[in-house]
Amino acid sequence: MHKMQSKELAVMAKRMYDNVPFYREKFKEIGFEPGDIKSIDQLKDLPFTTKNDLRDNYPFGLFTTPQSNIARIHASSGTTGKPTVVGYTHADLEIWAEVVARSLSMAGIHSGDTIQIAYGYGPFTGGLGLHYGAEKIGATVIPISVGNTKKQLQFMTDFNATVLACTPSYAAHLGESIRSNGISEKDIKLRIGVFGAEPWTNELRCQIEQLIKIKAYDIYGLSEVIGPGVSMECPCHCGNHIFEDHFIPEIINPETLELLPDGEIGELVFTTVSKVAMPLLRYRTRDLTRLCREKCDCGRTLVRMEKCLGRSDDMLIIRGVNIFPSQVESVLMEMSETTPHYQIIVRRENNLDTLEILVEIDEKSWSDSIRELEGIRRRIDQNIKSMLGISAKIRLVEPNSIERWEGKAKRVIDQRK
Ligand code: DLL
Repeated sequence: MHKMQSKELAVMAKRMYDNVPFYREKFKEIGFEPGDIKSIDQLKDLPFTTKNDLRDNYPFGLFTTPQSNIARIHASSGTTGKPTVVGYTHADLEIWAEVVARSLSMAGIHSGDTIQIAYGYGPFTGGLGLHYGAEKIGATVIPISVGNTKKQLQFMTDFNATVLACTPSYAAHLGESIRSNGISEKDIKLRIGVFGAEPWTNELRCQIEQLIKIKAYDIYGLSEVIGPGVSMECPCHCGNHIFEDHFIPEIINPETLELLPDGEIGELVFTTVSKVAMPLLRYRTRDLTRLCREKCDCGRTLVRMEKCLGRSDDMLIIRGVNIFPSQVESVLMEMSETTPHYQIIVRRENNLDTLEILVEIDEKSWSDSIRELEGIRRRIDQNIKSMLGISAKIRLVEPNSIERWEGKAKRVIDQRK
């Protein structure tokens, strides 16, 4: 692996130097000629690429090849400013289909399965990314895209879907809708879920697995690197295996940019060594996780990344304490009275940050008795305080009152901004 990565890195660096002025400048700044790169061990001395660099070179400034060689363009719509554009040659699309095919196989999905793809089709990489990987393993594909929950349920039952691919928050919503529409368990043939595109906790996994009676697997990826299929969970559920023959991971301290040793939490950085149209050198993902290189019980030796804690941009600093929405989720999803839907609201009142958490209570625990509800609220209050180290205002809300999301959920409202 080391030998192969080193060889590919050298080829990739030369390609960047010869074709992309942005990278040529960066190499020159540190006095590197592409011929100097002989080993992957030199990666740590090379410059980073950030999302802003992609925006500054909008739309095609980081492409190493003319538009006539580009087979497809995807883009992610940032909340502000220009979208982030990514391009693929035919060879890149082949790599993408290959890593998604590997991902699906890793979860035990095979040619006999019928995969309902409820990720969005379009510039977002979820739909088409899963699509070509699913076709590659010979499965039957239902390209339903996101939304229209009634139709999702109809297709799922009538077409005997055995695999559901969507965001975990939408999976939770579909699971509830199966129940609320009175669909009988015997009409649902689902056995596996392929969920990703947003952070989710193991506690939410348990809730979804109970709701839909499936095994849920985590798929990770980002459009800049390729899309879904950068890493995938195996049946051991102890981190996602990264397809490091294509995507080389590093973990850095996001403040000092120093490389961190395996096992330490920091920002995940990827270098793509095989992609042609838009290779990336040390791309800062902003995702926080850690790496483990020990051989997995499944037998794979591919390096693993722990479930993402969240994005450094999602971290909330409340009265000086760092908080990730995933910490709140893990407390709430451990409780039997809650649904998988919640909302975090941050405000500044009299110069003090306040945290309010809206917790949706499920049908069976929703009660007219103030004593019962207050008991639940108090328990959540204590658990949140011991997890976060600060107190939050806990507001219980009735079943089905929190907005459902079809794509990536927006669970935090920060009114300080
Ligand atoms: O979300 C690609 C994707 C589609 C992955 C379908 C998995 C399934 P972007 O829209 O560019 O691409 O967003 C990438 O989403 O940097 C993470 O912050 C987050 N993300 C993606 N997968 C996971 C995951 C797609 N499994 C950004 N767990 C990434 C946690 C995830 N966060």
